[in-house]
Parts: sequence; structure tokens; C-alpha cells
Amino acid sequence: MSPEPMTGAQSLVRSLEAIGVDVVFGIPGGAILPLYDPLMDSRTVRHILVRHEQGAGHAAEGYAHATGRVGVCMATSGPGATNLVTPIADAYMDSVPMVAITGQVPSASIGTDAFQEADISGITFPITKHNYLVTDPDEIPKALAEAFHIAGTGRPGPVLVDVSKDALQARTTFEWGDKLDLPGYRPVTKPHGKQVREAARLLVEARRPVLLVGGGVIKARATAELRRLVDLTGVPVTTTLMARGALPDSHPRHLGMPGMHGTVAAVAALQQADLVVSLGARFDDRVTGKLVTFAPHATIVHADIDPAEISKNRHADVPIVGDAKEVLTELVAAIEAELAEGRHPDIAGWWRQLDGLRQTYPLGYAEPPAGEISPQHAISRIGAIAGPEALYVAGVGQHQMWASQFISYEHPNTWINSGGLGTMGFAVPAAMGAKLGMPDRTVWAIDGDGCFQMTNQELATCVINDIPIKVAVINNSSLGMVRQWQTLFYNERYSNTDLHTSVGRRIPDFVTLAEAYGCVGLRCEKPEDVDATIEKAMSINDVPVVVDFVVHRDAMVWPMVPAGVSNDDILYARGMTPTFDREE
Ligand SMILES: Cc1ncc(C[n+]2csc(CCOP(=O)(O)OP(=O)(O)O)c2C)c(N)n1
Repeated sequence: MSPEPMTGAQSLVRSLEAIGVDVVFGIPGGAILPLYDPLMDSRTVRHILVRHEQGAGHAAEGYAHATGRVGVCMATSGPGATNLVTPIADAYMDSVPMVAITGQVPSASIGTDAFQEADISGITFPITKHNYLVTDPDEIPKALAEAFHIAGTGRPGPVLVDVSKDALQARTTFEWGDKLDLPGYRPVTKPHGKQVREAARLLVEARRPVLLVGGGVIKARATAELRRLVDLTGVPVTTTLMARGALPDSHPRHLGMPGMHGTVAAVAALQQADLVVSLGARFDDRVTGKLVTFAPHATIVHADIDPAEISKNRHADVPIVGDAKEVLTELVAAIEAELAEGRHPDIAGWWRQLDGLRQTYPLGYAEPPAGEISPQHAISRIGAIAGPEALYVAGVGQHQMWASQFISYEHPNTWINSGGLGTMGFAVPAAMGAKLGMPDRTVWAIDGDGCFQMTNQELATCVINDIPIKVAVINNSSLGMVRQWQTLFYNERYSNTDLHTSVGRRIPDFVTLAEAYGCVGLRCEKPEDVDATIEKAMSINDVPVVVDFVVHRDAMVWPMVPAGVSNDDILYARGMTPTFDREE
């Protein structure tokens, strides 16, 4: 292909087209205006005009979570760019492949405190996998090609490309090279064979093994290989908040989620394990509880594509650096070799103990006062009625934990949430991005009345662009998760957690708010109406639907390991600590 003359902005659009980008979320402004002009003519790149740049970033994340492809957002310089900081940090914490394109003031003005100047590459330096400031129009295609490659390979993450206005306006030639030259970036994907064989040996010899499966397994599309490993060995599996759906919840070897709001069986299994095999997980504090007391008897095998994760929080006895799909493929082969030699895991006693825990301490919840809806019931009915093919996107708080606990995830990429950063306001825009990526799937946002008030303006974007998501506002009239901590640790002193969204007043009235946006608004206040309301929402597929589920406000998320406490002291319910007896 011979070089074609054009502007830097046109070259940027051509680069997006060459990469195969189908949707970009953003808002224009002065510095990025030159780019918006040729974008209008693109036949393959669809731009979705959002109502807040934070929405653009979370939409790009939702798209990426649902499809596994790189999500793209764009914003103008200064406040447009700084509004992307939260989703960029979110994508960094949860290893979400995302490219953020920002306009920058003209290069001659950089450093002069020009109007709408913000050093966005400096600001996002610690929260991006890589970032670029492009002031030479000739560099645009190369920067874009590299950005998408870096965002989507190895451990995925956000990459920022900040382009000065003069670079967008200047003349250049467009040439799409097919070679990337990144000598400093070669993620190791193939694991070391010796380490994998050692892991296999440990797995067949251990008496109390547990797999700790993290989001990396979903990102690496390695769930079929995980299933094969589990079926071959019969070892118990826990899936972290970012890995829900990596192994079907209905699988008999699945103990559920570990950590602060994990199941007693998952938490106890890790505490008593003699071997923990961590796959694409990062020993996050919400999983380990008080770190020094985590899994005290366990030998640790830690497999991760990012060498910086190995032994970061917990020493790895067997470190494995590699892509989860390649690690699992090789681990399965090594296990098959062990089995062929007649070496089998002997874990019947371990399973008796774990089955006992599962039976004694199943996930459950207290019934609410008569006539009130329990939030857990509403959420579990959405899961049951919409089924395992739907996508579920959560905000942050109690509703998020219940959505993780009480919806049964049978497939990867069907559970989308903000784990590492815990970003309120994630659900509505992320659901919008997920629906654009997977238009044939039902997409439910399970949101809190607090979270919903942070980003519900993207409902306008959904209506105007025909993106019919469904939103369940689990309305407990308060910042519920914070209120739960106040109940438990601050003597029931409820400082600034009352939202007045249903108790006493309805500020705002979510049904009329939804209608103001052109959505269908439904309200459900009685337990006997829960199913019919969900069915009604399921029957509306031409516009977004918002359901205001007015729920009991004192429901709590159980089990719980309070922050900084040992996982051994997990509370099954208020004041109730389970005992896990070790069967030797
Ligand atoms: C942007 C942001 N601000 C503050 C917090 C702290 N926080 C965590 S959960 C929560 C309450 C969320 O309330 P709501 O959306 O109503 O959900 P609920 O817990 O009631 O289900 C708050 C304030 C946060 N996670 N994110």
C-alpha cells in the first residue's frame, strides 16, 4: 500500500479502521475537534456520544469485558481527559484491555497552562499499562497500532494515547505497517515446563489442594482448559469476584467465591489447604484477609502472566510465568502423565470435610419483615428468570456482592463488575458497552440507588442509540454497604448514608426519572410482585427498562470477613463464627 496524503486526524481514523475498531465512546471538545470531523465519515467506526466521559470509559470497559476485545473511549483535553481518570484506574486494577484517546492542546502550548491543558499522560502514568503523547502526525498510526497491541496482549490493561491538536491538524501521509517494533515488550506466555511438572506433581500428591482461580483465566479464554483440569483431578475450585463464571457455578467441584464475602466452604478450604494453585489471581487483600494468616499450611503455586504479581503479596513456592491458557494446557498434559503413571490425588477425606461445610453453611439470607422485599430474593429471581445466557453488570456495594453470590454464573464473560477499584457508577455505562458488544444478549445492570445516581445519565445515550439494557435499582434508600459497616463497626451511628430514595421520600423518583429519559420505568414494592415485574421487564426489548426494586434496608451481606481480620474468623452471620474441624 503506497502512502496516502491526509491530515493527522484522518490518519487516526484510518488507523482505527485498520485495527478493526467498531465502536468508540466519547464526547468532543476543542482539542479533539479535528478528529471528530473525519470520524463522521467513517463507515466502520461507530461513535457513541455519551453524556459524561466517565460513562465513555466504563462503556469501553463493559464492551471489553463482554467481548474480550479492546474497548475504546475518547475525550478532549483538560476536563474531558481528567473525567476518564476513574475508568482508566478501574481498567488498570481489573486488567481490562482499553485504549483511551485524548486530544491535547497544541504542542507549542504544552506546559504553558493553556486553556484546558492537563498533563493527562503524567496524571495517568501510574494507572496505565503504557501511555503516549503524540505531537508528530507521522507517529499516529504507529502509536495506535502499539497501543492496541499493548492493551490487548500479555496482562491486558489501559493504554492512553494523547494527541496534540496541531498533530491532528497537520498534513501527513498514512501508511499502515504490519510490523510492530517493541523490543522492550515481550510478555512471556509459554510457561517453564519444569515448573508446570512440579505443579502437577504437587497436585496429585496434595491431600488438601484448592484452585484459586482469578480473572486472568477468563481474560486468557482458558475456561475449557480449567474445566478439563478440574474434571481430571477432582480438586476443589474457588473463583474470585473477577473470575465468576470461569467454572460453572453448578459444577460439583465449585466451592464458590473466596474472600471477604465468600462462601464459608471456599474460605475454609483455602485456610486449611496444604496446596493452593493460583491461576490468574493476585492474592488481593479482599481474598486473603489478614495476609500473614492466609492459607497458613499451604504450599503456593502461583501462575500469572505478569511476573510482578508473583510473590508480591504471598511467597510463591512454585512460580509460573505464563498465559493461563498455555499454563493450563501444559498442566493438563502433565497431570495426564501423572495419572498414566498411576499417581492419583487422594482427596476423598478432604471432600467429605468440604461437603460438610457446604451443607452446614450454605449461602443464605434472613427473611425480611413481612411485606418487604429482600434484596437477595429480587436479585436471585432476576438471575433465575433471565438465565445463564444473560450478562449481568453490577455497581459497587451490597447489591454487587449479592449479585455475585445469588446469580448462578454458568459461562465466562457473563459477570461484569468493578473489582479492584470498586467504582460506584460502573454499572449503567458498562452495561451499555456490554450490550453494544453483545447485542443479542439480555444485559441486566444490577445497581444500587447510590451508584445509579452517579452515572444514570447514560440512559439518555442508551435510548438515543437504541441500546435496550435493563437496570434493576436495588433501592434500600441508603449507601447500603457503608451502612452495613456502620451497623457492625460504628455502633449503628448512620452518619451520611441515608439517601432518601424510598424511605419517607423518593428523591429522585426513579420511575419518573427513567421515563424522563425515554425509558420504561417500573416499580416493585411487594414480594409477590417480584417475578411479574421481572417478566414484564424481560418482555420489553425496544427501549431500556429501569426497575425500582424498593427493598428492605437492613439486609446485610453474609458471610463476612471484616477488613484486616484473619479469614479464620469469618462470620457466617452476625456474631456467628463457623468452626472448621480438620479431618487428618
Ligand atoms: C466512587 C465511589 N465513592 C464511594 C465509594 C464507597 N462506597 C462503597 S459501597 C458504597 C455504597 C453504595 O451504595 P448503593 O449504590 O446504594 O449500593 P448498596 O450498597 O446499597 O447496595 C459506597 C459509598 C465507592 N466505592 N466508590
